[in-house]
Parts: sequence; C-alpha cells; structure tokens
Amino acid sequence: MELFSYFRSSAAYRVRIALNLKGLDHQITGVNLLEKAHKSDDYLAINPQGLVPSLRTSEGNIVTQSPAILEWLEENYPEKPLLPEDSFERAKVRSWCYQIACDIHPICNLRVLKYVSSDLNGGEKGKLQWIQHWIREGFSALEQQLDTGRYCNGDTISLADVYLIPQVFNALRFNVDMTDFPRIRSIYEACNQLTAFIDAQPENQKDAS
Ligand SMILES: N[C@@H](CCC(=O)N[C@@H](CS)C(=O)NCC(=O)O)C(=O)O
Repeated sequence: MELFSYFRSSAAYRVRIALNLKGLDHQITGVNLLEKAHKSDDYLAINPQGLVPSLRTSEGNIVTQSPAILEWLEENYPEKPLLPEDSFERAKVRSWCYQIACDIHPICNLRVLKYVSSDLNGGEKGKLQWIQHWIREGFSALEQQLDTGRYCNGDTISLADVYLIPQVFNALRFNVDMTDFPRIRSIYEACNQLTAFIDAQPENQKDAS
C-alpha cells in the first residue's frame, strides 16, 4: 500500500497510526503542502480534492478522505480491531472520532487558516486566536465524555485514540492551553509510549515533506 501523506497533516497522521497499529506493510509518499504539491496535476489525478491523505491499496485502488480510509482498513484488516465489539461502545467511539473529524479539524486546516489570516485580515494573531478557540471548545466537550482508563475507551486502543492524538499534536503546535484537559493529556502521553504511535509522529515521517 502507498500512503500519500504530509508529515504535519493530522488527517494523514491518523492513517499512519492505524497502518502501524494493524501492522500493515506500506510506503509513504510525501506530498508537501507548503510547496503546493497537493495542487499539482499529478496529485490532483490521484485526489481531485487536492487534500492529503490518499491511500493506494495493494490492488491499485485509490481511497481518499481519512475516515473512509480508516473504515476501509478496519473492514479489510479486522484482525487487530480498532472498534469495540459492542454496538453502543462502537457508537461512543465513533462519536468521539467525528467530534474531532467533523467539528474541530475542518475549521482548523491549512486553507481555512490561510483564509482567516489573509483574506479576512486576521494575520498571525487572528489565526492563532481562531485555532485556539475552536480546539478548546471541542476539547472541553470531549474531556467530559472520555472514559476513565488509559486510553479514550478504557484500556483498549480504539479509533478514538487514532483521531485524538494528531489533534492534540496540532493543539500543542498552536500553543493551545491544555491545562483544563487532564484526561486528554494523559491519553496523549499513554499513546505516545506505544511504538505504533511513535513511528507515526510527524518528525518520524521518513520523507519529511
Ligand atoms: N476530511 C479530510 C480532510 C483532509 C485535509 O483537510 N487535509 C489537509 C491536511 S490535514 C490538507 O490537505 N490541506 C490542504 C489545504 O488545506 O490546502 C480527511 O479527513 O481526509
């Protein structure tokens, strides 16, 4: 499998974690967002949205959108499941994932931040204020819901951890004050002791573009 990834993309980071947790052989191809490689004809032919990540499966099919990629991995490689067996527990984990993927991440990605800082004249200060506000609002709700235990859903790693850790990485990168989120901080530390998470960290993407 081939994952088209940018090292700092939190959506791509999710998929890197899941591929590692499932122990799947893959190669990473860097798509440098700052150099606009995601807008090149070659990459747009792979992903017409011009976003990372995209996954080329071993059969040569392209899957885009990290939630679709993660579901595809879960369906095709169920041996190390990332969703609980019980349907209510599964719904809980999915709800946490979507709070991040639908309600926090999309309004804090590169093109939105550029729009806020340049088109709306927010500058660097406005951009930071925007990102810190929306991440804090999302994390405040999540903090109250996450189970007690080592990870988001008790002591078993789930897709919720796969979504949460890259979002926390982003929060730290943009100096979000994490004082009010002890559960989230402790899950972040616990996950980052596992090889699958360490190997997926942005600084460990070998093709660091
Ligand atoms: N919903 C998409 C979001 C993908 C996305 O926004 N990727 C960002 C990086 S995290 C990107 O490619 N941004 C390029 C841009 O904003 O121009 C997914 O989960 O795959």
